[in-house]
Amino acid sequence: MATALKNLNEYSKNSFADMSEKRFGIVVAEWHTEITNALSNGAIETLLKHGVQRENIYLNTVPGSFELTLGAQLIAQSEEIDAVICLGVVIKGDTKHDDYINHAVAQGLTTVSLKYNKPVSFGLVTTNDLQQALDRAGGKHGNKGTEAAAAAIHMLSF
Ligand code: DLZ
Repeated sequence: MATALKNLNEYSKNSFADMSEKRFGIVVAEWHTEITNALSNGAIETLLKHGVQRENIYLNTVPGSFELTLGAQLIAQSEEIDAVICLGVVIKGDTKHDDYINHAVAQGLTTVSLKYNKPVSFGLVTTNDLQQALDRAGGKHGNKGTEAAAAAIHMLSF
């Protein structure tokens, strides 16, 4: 599971289908915006690199990562949207709050994906501290927004 073992930032662009007519919803949580903005930029850059048209990328924000599930569902239910990319950062605190959020989001996004039969990417960065999050938002461990977008593109090519 470790980032060092599998880094989707290094995927091969040519192995995916044509994305020029696909529509993507991106849902971004507003906690830790310095990090979620970097994730969002990574996701958008990746979609554009794969030929997605800028006007076919719909960016939406939710208050915190816990709300990613409902945000994803509200977008996924639209027949015009082909895939949803969810981005957030949950940093461990003194309590188990992070555990509850992370599990709820993982479960919730899986449910939405299966309910609507659409890729719903889990771009939730879950870390012990801020530095680990920065490392995964354009730092030494790549950009998890890029990976989440690549995963959505990959699944649309399935
Ligand atoms: C409450 C909370 C806490 C403690 N930590 C985070 C976090 O690290 N990252 C994040 O995206 N959201 C956090 N939240 C907010 C919750 O996700 C949610 O928005 C609130 O509990 C309201 O439902």
